[in-house]
Amino acid sequence: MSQHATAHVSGHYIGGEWIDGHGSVTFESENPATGESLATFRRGTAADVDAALAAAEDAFEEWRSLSYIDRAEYLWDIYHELRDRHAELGEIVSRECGKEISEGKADVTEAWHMVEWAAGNARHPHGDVVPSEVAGKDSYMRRKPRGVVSCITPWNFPVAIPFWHMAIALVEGNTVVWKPAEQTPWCGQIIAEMFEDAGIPDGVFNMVQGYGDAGSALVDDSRVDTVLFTGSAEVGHEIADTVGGEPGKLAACEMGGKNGIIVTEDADLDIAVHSAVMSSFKTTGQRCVSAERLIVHTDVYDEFKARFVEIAEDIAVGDPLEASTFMGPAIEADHVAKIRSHNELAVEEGAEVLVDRFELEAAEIPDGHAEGHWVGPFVYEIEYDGDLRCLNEECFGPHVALLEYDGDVERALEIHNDTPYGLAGAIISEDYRQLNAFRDRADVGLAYANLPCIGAEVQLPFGGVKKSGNGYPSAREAIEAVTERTAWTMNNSTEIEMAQGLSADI
Ligand code: UN1
Repeated sequence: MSQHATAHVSGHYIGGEWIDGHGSVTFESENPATGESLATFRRGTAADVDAALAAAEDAFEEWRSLSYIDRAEYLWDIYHELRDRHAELGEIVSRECGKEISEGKADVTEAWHMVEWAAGNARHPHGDVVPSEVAGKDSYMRRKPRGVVSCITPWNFPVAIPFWHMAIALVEGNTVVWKPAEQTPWCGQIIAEMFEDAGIPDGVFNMVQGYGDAGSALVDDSRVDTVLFTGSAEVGHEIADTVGGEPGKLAACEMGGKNGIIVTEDADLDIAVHSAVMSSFKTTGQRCVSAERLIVHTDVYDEFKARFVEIAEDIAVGDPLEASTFMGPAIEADHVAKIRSHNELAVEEGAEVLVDRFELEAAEIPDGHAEGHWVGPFVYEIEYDGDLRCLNEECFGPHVALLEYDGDVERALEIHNDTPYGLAGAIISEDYRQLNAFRDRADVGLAYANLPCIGAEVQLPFGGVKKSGNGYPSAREAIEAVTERTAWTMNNSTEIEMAQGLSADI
């Protein structure tokens, strides 16, 4: 029977065993809505990562020699478990990372969607048949696994994002060492139990709990062939730099954003306000695709502002387990401090504050939740200036700027693209020319029209441009990061005939 997070101290899953590992330090999973401890975990060390990488390396040859379909069968077991335990796991996600309950459940749903995509892909044709100049010669593009894949995942999608990385890496024949986020070790533990219950061969999947030091060990080690990372820009850039200096190693990193929504002069304002509210405040602004810049045409600015502010003033912040809640808490006390400093920076830089619910009223805090990490919406308007730090630095919270523009879509795009990031963005417009201009020229990996800029589906590539990423650690593009391609050419005749008219005479 699997273990569940209880009063005891939970360890790491390495080589098919639950082990305490080399470190004596423990850490707590904390419910951000109440401040209570949910469970205690061992903090992994570089020696634990070393053991996990050794197990992954040992397991690789046997795992790669299974068929795609046999490998996918293990994932299908997990798919069923994710579905069967949807309500229970969704609640655990909400309790451990503070997302309101429909988001907790959507996180689990997104995980099984990715498992379905990756495992289903095992029965699809792979590779290409490529013609040759020479009759009797065939070429095929074949893929083979790269080897050991490190997966480092964030707390805000503690079930979905690990499966973005791991389902694909495993079905493609790699072995995996995964470090869950230190804020969501309980979700990490449950996922590891699922792999154990699915009977995946020892060492194919390994999980080490811990912090950045364990993460660094997972990046630096020469046995690692690919690093898949989703998380902050700061860490992602360090990983990309380290890995870039090691020939043969790859990193696909998806980082944050300073995402914007353009509302044009002819926009449907119901859609515009709805999209802006969803994008700015869902997940308490703690999605890497959350919007922090609303770029609104002067003709509709006042009406948009009035409607957006009215909702922001009123939106329900509270207990994530209550269905009526729209926003749960911030993830941790340090993050509340970070959001505060972004709000203060905006004021220092000249923001006109329109909504300041950063400090919630005592009456807004649910009973028994006084120790939660509460923050509410902070909305400001400011005259656009590309040098303002508040318009360029990601807050990762319910902190959003309204920017008024006058002119055509080119002007809106100029403002939209003027950040170091390029993850997600949206345009709200009824004019197909403006929509197409955004599609073609917005500097983003994920572009939306008449929709929020959150809520991507797993079958789309997920990643950004500029400071937001150097790869797509999800869906089809992740396959590129965890496989090598071989151009396989075979002669079916009894003669050797060369291409390009090259003489084969000897
Ligand atoms: C993230 O923002 O960290 O597109 C991931 C979305 C989700 C994934 C978000 N499917 O909003």
